[in-house]
Amino acid sequence: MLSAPRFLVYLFFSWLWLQELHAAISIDTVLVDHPTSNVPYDYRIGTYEVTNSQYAAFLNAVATVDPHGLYHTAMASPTIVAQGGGIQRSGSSGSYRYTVTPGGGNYPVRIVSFYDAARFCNWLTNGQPVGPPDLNTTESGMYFLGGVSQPPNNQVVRLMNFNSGGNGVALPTRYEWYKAGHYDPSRGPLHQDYWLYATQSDEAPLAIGPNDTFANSANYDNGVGGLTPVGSYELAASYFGTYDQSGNVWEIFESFWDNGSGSNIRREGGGSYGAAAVHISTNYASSSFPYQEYTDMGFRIVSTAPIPEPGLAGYASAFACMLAFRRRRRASPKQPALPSGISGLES
Ligand SMILES: [Ca+2]
Ligand SMILES: [Ca+2]
Repeated sequence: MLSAPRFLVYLFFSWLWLQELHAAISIDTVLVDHPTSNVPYDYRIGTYEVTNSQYAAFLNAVATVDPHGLYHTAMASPTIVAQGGGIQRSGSSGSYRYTVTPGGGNYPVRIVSFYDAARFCNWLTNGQPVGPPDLNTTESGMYFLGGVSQPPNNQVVRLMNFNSGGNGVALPTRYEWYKAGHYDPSRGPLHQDYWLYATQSDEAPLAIGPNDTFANSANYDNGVGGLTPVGSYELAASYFGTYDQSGNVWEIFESFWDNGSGSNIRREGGGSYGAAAVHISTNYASSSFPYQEYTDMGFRIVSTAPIPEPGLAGYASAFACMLAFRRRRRASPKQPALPSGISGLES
């Protein structure tokens, strides 16, 4: 039988352990270097669009209650499920749980707004914490939302500037996004170093399904008729190694569309599975209000550091804490447990 203090310490370690389990997502990123005038700093960007699996982990961590609508019931609509997969919610408010529908884990998440995506970035910036939406989880970090579901668009700006050493995870500016998908320093100034399409080509990609033959192919123009799992066009990477920046789902930018109406609109780029060639090229960016959600719009993230492997460091840390505690307990059963447990946390 554990004494009360030891029971509390065990509870704490159990909580820590659950934290790590909840925090178990990694997001592949690639380095985008070769500073340019528009993006004069190195950064990382998601190799792929954010997936249902990654977004479901986010929901399970922060949306047992969901006052800001991070989840949309249409994510589990028969149409969405039939087109590859979505996210199912079970339980009731206060104990919501989220699961990816069968086979849907690697499809890009969709039916998410700029506000949803910004909260996802905050959660990653804050280290994937578990808890209801508050300033430590979704409401601050990279963007200050402050518990308001839809704060004025022009007040939601990046809190940390990558160009002056700020760290964290954000939505890409349009310059960051286009550079990651279309820039190639080997092209030379004649072409301004940018490919028209994010498949390292100035010719429109073949609008066909995933294949291992044609590097210049993409999911657009209804060549498939729906989404494909991220990275399916495995030969069609950009110069920096990103996939699906041309096609699959439109991707939300951080950038405003300054159309003179008070910066109340955000932009998105890259087209989708149903978009025409011009829409997946550098010649086009779409726009929407920050609360709008579409079945063909998702996002990818940018960051200043790799997004951690699935909690391996965290697992090791939690294990170390538990082992340290157990060793101390065996060596000196009467030693006060709480101070040793606390010091163990710092290892
Ligand atoms: Ca939403
Ligand atoms: Ca895309």
